[in-house]
Amino acid sequence: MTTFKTYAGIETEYAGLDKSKIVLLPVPYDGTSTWGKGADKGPEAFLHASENMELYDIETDTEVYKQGIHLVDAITENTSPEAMVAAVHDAIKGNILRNKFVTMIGGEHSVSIGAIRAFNECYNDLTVLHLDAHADLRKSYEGSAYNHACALYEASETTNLIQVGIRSMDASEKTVMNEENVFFAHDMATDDYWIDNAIELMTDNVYITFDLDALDPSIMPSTGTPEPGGLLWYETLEFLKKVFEEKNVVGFDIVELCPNQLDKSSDFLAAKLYYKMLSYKFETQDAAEENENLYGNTEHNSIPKLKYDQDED
Ligand SMILES: [Mn+2]
Repeated sequence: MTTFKTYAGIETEYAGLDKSKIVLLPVPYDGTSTWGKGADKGPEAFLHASENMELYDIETDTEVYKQGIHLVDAITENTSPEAMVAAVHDAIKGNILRNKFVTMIGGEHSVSIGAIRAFNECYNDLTVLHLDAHADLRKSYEGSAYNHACALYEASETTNLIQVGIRSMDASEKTVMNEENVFFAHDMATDDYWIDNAIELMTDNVYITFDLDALDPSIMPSTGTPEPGGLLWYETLEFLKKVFEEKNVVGFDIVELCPNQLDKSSDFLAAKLYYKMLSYKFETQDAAEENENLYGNTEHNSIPKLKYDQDED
């Protein structure tokens, strides 16, 4: 992977670890995907597109990069799926404990296993909001529990898992799936209330794992296993904005970007989606005030929710 000096080419004063509120972890891993190999190229394409994106967000009237976004060295561990999951877990957990808002760009969906495990260890009553065309609930697949088809199995056992946009699964996954927490794409198409109904099922602490194939292939063709009938841009943003407004989103990942020479728009969509999510997260926080906090007060809106702090309260 090409080395990028900073995220989106932002000035180094906004990119250092100490002063950044946000950390971005690239995981260019594609060890187990069954079709459309190329998610290992996702982070690089995402970072290239981010450099060509304008950093003022019209909708929120903010420049969220001024909160500080630190680009961590990519995790390149790929000796085994287990080793990759452990490396992601350690990197994510270390940055949560540094009181950073931790984000990740994949890579195939198995990169989320270690991230979700780390967030679940650090936050009480975690909801995992899973946007995807696929259920990803297999206990193991092709001999591994760390296959991308198993990405959410552990979360289904250990967290409040809410699945949105699902339109492809194996019959065997029905035994694991909690259908009351699943928003199938064919139902969402005719349900005006799915956004509110999904938010109602969430606990306060929410981790978002966003498989780009949740989106319709007409706007997101560069993914390994496209499925018709996905989410469109503005309904996705409406949903995410509401989640960020009403819940304590503790971190998120975006996975399964499989760049394609003929389609640059998907790379730009992923870049914009990431930046939109950050803009929603920090929309209400005044940049100047927050900069003061960066130097003196280390208060961060996610700290009081950390399990480790509760005994001291
Ligand atoms: Mn998927």
